[in-house]
Amino acid sequence: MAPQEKSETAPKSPRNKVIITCAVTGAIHTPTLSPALPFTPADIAAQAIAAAEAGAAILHLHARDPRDGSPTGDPNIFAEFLPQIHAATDAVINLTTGGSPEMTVEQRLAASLRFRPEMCSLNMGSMNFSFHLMGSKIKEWRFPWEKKYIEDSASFIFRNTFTDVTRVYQLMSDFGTRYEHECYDIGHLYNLAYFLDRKLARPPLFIQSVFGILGGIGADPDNVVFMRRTADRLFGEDYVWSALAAGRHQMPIITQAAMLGGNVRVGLEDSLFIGRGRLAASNAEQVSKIRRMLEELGFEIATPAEARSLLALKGKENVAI
Ligand code: KMH
Ligand code: ZN
Repeated sequence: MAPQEKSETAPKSPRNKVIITCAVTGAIHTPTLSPALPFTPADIAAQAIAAAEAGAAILHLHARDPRDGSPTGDPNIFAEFLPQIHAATDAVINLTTGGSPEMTVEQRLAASLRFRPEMCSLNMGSMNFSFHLMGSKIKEWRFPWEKKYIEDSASFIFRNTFTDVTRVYQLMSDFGTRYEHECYDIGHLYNLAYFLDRKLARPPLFIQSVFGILGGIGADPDNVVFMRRTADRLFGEDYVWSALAAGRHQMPIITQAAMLGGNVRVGLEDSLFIGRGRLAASNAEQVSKIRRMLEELGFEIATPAEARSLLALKGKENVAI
């Protein structure tokens, strides 16, 4: 073999292991939009465990009211599914602090303060965050709250001021919790750089770039490259990158991110679909799909232990679940 013909066939990447995060239910979609969207504690636990078995190293979790699927920040509801997930899998438990449009910042933080997870989400700026077009084809709603909730998102401001974000760092860092820094636009990377300068954020930063939310950066391949390059310039070796994209953009955009050396997030929080016009049957189905695609491309999937090491997490035994 000539020296220039190296036997390496895998795509070029800073490291060849990809962390799959699965965001199991979120607070955007509503039960009428998909029968697969989990909302009872039993279903959230079962789908989260199946997603971990399929290859998700990190589980991003929200809670919902078991009676009607409406989002809730109530730690007592989280307590109905977190212990099962914690006992059944090694996956990293990552709790939302984004909550839902109807929650105060305090309500959004309550579960993380109680359970002291290895990770929690941290949204890096205030923004419009709208999904008001989502229910336009629905004629009959399963629960009365859903239609208004979706329509009202047109006037929702997702609040994450510098004061709010500082507070999350101050409270959660005491517990050794680290962050999924959700960046919905290029400016959010600069906000994160501000927190890094002030030593509130500490490397290795986990940056979750979010594409395709109405109010944030669009799900265009140019933007994925722009986000990656900007993060490289601001953070150099100090960050681990991941991407998610909303709805039909999910699989193509995260595959592009993996090709650029990133990690990926799937799950019914971000998209209800598995293919064009086809609803996913479960979170695990999306995990299996991206896993299959990545493995075909020559990547390996990171185990929870590898994710913990890459992200410098405190370990499963150090949470209060
Ligand atoms: N639904 C995602 C686009 C959070 O939980 O902190 C945003 C999210 C927010 O995951
Ligand atoms: Zn979330």
